[in-house]
Amino acid sequence: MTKGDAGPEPELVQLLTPDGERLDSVTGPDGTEYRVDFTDEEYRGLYRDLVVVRKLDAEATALQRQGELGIWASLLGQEAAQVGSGRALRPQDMAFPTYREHGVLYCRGIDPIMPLGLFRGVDQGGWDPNEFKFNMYTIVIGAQTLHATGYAMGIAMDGKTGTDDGEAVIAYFGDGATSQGDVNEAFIWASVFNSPIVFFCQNNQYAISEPLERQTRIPLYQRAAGFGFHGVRVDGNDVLASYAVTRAALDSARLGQGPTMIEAYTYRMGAHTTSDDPTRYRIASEVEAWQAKDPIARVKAFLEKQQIADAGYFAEIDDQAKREAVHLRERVLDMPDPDPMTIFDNVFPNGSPEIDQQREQYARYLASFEGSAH
Ligand SMILES: Cc1ncc(C[n+]2csc(CCOP(=O)(O)OP(=O)(O)O)c2C)c(N)n1
Ligand SMILES: [Mg+2]
Repeated sequence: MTKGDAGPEPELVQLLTPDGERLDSVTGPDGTEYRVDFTDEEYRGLYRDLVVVRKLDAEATALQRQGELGIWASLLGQEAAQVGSGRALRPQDMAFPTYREHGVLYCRGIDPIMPLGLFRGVDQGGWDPNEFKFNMYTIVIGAQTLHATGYAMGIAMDGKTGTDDGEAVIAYFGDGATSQGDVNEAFIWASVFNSPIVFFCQNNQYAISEPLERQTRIPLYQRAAGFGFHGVRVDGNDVLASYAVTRAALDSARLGQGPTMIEAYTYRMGAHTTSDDPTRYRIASEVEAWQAKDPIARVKAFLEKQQIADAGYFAEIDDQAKREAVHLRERVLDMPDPDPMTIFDNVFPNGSPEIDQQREQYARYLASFEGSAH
């Protein structure tokens, strides 16, 4: 199957079809049974999360277009993979994101203003990774998989795994990242140490302009077998399946059963970042085929069919999303510009003579403008 086709692949774990039909449970190729058992309130909550994160993302894209952010990496199309996996995390689990995991960040309870400081260039992100169990965004492709593996090895050595309420780790990365040495090294370390980690690959079909067929000749999840652990492909546009598969993999990790690789099969509906023009390397019909598999439309169809939510509820959620977006915008415009000298503050925890020298040099440079017209 090529990425433009509409139907599911045989090995894809799916619990909610693009038409909003719900499957009770599905058995993966290795015999694992995946199911979810949500209350109506929880189903509505997932819908709300999806709508809100999409709206906040659209607002961030608009802010960039208006010159308020330097750049933005949109999650459009990947909401279900992120909300499904993000909600599957237990409070004690630790997540290591890339630069696109705004939906997971939201699920971790982090104020969505936080990453905007980074993309506006006024701070380094701002949240405390230990408080929210969500590491800083990582731009260096694949690097966070090594950080996550080291962290997972550490918690195993500290005896924090092996029980129902143990801790597990999840590392996010993209299809392109699977070609990085770091990711392959992380797989090896995690495998031989049987580490409590889930490798969550959002296969959005592109690494900037490079399509999937430039990264692999086999489905990505099958790579896991060569490293000695289990791989599974989930419909990344299905929030229920993304939740079920991630929850099962995290629970297996926390019980000491080692790593899993999840390939969330999805599509990047927007540009790679606001600096990119995808019309230069992909055709409109491919985007349209994926539009029919929209992650939010299928949840809405399901809620309507099951009479779990009505038009009033959908309107209320739209309003809530709009209010959150307006609030986000107001706060972005209010962000103070940092004092230029603070750029040296957090390079080393205890400073260094070299940084001191650079700081003095830069202060002299800034002082040279004093009294000038600029
Ligand atoms: C080590 C490294 N090499 C190259 C880049 C430039 N770069 C930024 S994003 C990207 C593509 C990543 O694609 P993928 O892993 O599929 O993630 P996606 O952006 O699609 O979510 C590249 C090559 C980088 N940030 N880091
Ligand atoms: Mg990609």
